[in-house]
Amino acid sequence: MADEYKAKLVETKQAWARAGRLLTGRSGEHGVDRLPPGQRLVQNWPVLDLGIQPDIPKADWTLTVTGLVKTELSLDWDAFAAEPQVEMLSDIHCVTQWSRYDNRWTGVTTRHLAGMAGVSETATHVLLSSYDGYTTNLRLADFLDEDCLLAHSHDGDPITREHGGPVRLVVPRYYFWKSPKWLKRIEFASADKPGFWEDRGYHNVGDPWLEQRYG
Ligand SMILES: Nc1nc2c(c(=O)[nH]1)N[C@H]1C(S)=C(S)[C@@H](COP(=O)(O)O)O[C@H]1N2
Ligand SMILES: [Mo]
Repeated sequence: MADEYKAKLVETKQAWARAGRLLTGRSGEHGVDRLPPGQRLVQNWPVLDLGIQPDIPKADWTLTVTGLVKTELSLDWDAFAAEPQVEMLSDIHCVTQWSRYDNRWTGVTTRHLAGMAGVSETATHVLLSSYDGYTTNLRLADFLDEDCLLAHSHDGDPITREHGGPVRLVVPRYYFWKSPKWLKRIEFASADKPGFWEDRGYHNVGDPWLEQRYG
């Protein structure tokens, strides 16, 4: 079991290294900075949310996977923790202009979860809802990028309540508002639907390399 787990971690690290090579193409190799335009690097980890930080003990947490799937899922903590776990290293870019490098996340990949549910070919978007009422939207392909995961740990420790524990989504290639904390529900849909910030003037896609902050 332990060997299997290790093999999976190694596989993921290799996958990340391949993806990282592409990303770091932006950092150094081609003389382009690792820091997206308009960002500044921080060493701390700021907390940003709507001001409600729901307290969801693992025993009360459930993740619903619904919409255009062959099998709807309702995963409690034990079911989630029993799925293959991976570790990924990625940078955070917040639209409020801070970036934080080398965050080590542990959890279940979005690809694995999508495979469990069997996403229909008609799905084009993913609508995400959280325990604080927050929502956000992603294009299906972006949600399925190989560096995306449903994370329960950061740098080896359980994600704290303020940072979205027990489980948050991590979508490293987009501004961090696309990474919902206290994740509750994932809906695969055939139409896009703007979420909380997208409804309030944030960009619908939110690519930091293109500085898609507002509008
Ligand atoms: N559920 C939920 N997720 C959320 C938010 C929120 O208010 N509620 N804020 C988003 C925004 S705007 C940012 S920048 C990041 C901040 O994550 P952090 O507090 O762990 O740094 O969470 C994102 N995910
Ligand atoms: Mo943000």
